[in-house]
Amino acid sequence: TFDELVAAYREQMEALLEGGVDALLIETIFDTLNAKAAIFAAEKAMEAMGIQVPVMLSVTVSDTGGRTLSGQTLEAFLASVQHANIFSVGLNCSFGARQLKPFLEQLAARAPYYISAYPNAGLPNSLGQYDQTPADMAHEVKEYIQEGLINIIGCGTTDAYIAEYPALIAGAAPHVPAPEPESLWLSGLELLEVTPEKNFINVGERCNVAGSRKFLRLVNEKKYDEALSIARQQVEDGAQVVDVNMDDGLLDAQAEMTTFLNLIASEPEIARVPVMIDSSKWDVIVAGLKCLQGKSIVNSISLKEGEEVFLEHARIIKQYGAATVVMAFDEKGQADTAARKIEVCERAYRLLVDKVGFNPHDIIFDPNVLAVATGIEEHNNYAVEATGWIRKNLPGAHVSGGVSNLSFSFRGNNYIREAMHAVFLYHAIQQGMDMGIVNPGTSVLYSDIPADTLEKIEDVVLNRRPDAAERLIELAEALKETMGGTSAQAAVKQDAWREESVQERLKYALMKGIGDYLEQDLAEALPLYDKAVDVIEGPLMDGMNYVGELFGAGKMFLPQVVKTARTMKKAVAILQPIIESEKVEGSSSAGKVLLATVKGDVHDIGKNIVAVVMACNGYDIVDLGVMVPAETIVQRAIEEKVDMIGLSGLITPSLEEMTHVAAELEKAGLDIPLLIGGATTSKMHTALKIAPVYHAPVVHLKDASQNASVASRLLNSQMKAELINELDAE
Ligand code: THG
Repeated sequence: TFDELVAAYREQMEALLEGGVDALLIETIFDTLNAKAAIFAAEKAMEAMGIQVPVMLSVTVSDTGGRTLSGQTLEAFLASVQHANIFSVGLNCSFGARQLKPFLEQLAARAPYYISAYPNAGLPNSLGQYDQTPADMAHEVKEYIQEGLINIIGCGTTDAYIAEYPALIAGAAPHVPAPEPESLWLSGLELLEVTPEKNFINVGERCNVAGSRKFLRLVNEKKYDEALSIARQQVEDGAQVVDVNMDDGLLDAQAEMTTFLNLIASEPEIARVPVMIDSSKWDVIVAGLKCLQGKSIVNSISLKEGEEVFLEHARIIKQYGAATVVMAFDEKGQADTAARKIEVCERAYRLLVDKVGFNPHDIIFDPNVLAVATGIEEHNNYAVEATGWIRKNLPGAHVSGGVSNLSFSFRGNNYIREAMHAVFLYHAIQQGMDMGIVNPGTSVLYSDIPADTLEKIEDVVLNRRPDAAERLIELAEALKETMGGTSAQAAVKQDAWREESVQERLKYALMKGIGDYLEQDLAEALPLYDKAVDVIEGPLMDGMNYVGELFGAGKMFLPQVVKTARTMKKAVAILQPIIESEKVEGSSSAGKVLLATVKGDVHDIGKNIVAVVMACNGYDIVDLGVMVPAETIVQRAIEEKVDMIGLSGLITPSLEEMTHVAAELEKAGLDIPLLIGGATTSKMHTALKIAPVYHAPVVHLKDASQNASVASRLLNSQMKAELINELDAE
């Protein structure tokens, strides 16, 4: 958890500061929430020790699309850490100098800090060694220096490479950091930059237990999958930020906020956009801030409990690196007239900017959009008036509001409601409102509203005549009779991909990680195949392979692949009972397979897929999980009497660990075939390093699709002998 990470980092950082370090370098950043915890800890540690040192950040990109392991783009990352007092930002590890260059350029173009880099000497070869010579690498690094991309340079390989650099640096001009941004930066997995030119930011309102009966029911029933679909729909409908509100008397809002935001984090289609944490409870807001790697928005704080609490909350929000909505409330209550709204917002602005040092671009005023045509005069449209003033007089600050509040008194008549929202936004945006909490699914456009209806709505929204409310109510009644009170967009739109063949649909569902239609699509696919397991090996594996291709080509990033793997798992779970029932009576297991990700490595997506595929082929799987020491593998292999062992690993050091495991198997006198797989593994390494230390067959597998056939050959004595001959010859 965020708090555990902060505590662990802080302890280490205090020790480092006590030891006299000159800077703190948070490096190999692969997840920004983790990095934010480190930054948070650095601030606490420096404060506690009374020592200030520069904080340096270094990111590692893990795919050719230039994202972090948890899926953020570098631009989005910069938004996430914008709050911190940073000396330099850069890249390390990942690829070699040449492949890093485009990503370094991205950072250098936007980051208002010094730029650092310490690449590797290219990617390690199949034996885990570096082919690039110091001179080759210096040639590539020279470009960084000549093009003024960097201020700080190193190498992640050995000192022989660094020895080349002094000659390159002599007389070269350093990088000039980018200017401080003049706009609001928000982020999810991607950056959302709110500039005056970008006319209006839609915040989706429906993940709100108080604003959607459906969402409340789903959360109550813990149907999180469906609750997530609401968020996904909001984003599909054009929400650029998702508002999340769990404030309900009967819910544990803090726990629900944490659960839901953690679930969103593994839904790339949703996590793409920033989150607005909507709660009137401070603890819920803080719980939300601890879950989000992006730069989010707190909704909201206000002066209603006085300056002291306001300032304290603002400081904490700044420490967590979020923007904030400030409601036009003060000790006297809700600001209703235009003059009061202006008074409260101006006071809050001065406190935030002058006392807290809040970035003015991170302040979003909500001048209270109230329900109109209620008969309460103060609720008339003073928010629009205040908006114009705020935008002119409080530089940098933004204006937002809950738009659907406006039309509460026309509940039951969605057409009138949506038309009122369109009219309100048309005028408020002209005044400078640049953000709004809305239902992005709305389909009524200002320009489509018939003239007579428009006139009546504008009379209400712009407060143009005393009988405006009555006239609109009359019209609403009349419309209700003709339209039956339905929304303009009555028909639920059917996605185009649902029209495709069942194979294509399954492939699409895997690619996008959509589990919603699996039951029906699998039911439709089953009669087309001999056996249920053929559905897995046919369309589902096709889908997985396609995902693999896209990932390899940098067209998908890891969280999307994880989601795909989960969807595969769900599909397999649906098919499992059918596969069981199709097993020939009395037939025993095809064999028993032990799987483990080796010690020092935590990667297991590939291993899990192998487990699923092999289980579907009738093998019993003993999955020891990740970080498994050699002794455990040997011991469990003996205890479980397994027929073969599969070792998995993604990082380079795992290659050596696999050799170690093989040697231990040999020492234990075992004769169990060994399967090797994972990103850095190769035929070459397996043949040259692992196979020689173990007399039993050692087979390298390129991907999960090969496992079942290799396994069946290993279990048949004649075919096994053939396989061994093939491998030896090769
Ligand atoms: N300012 C700020 N935050 C806010 C608000 C605001 N957050 C909450 C709210 N106001 C904005 N969100 C909504 C969400 C839904 C509706 C209105 C405002 C809404 N819902 C339908 C209704 O109540 O009729 C729900 C119908 C259904 O259950 O399907 O209108 O002002 N900072």
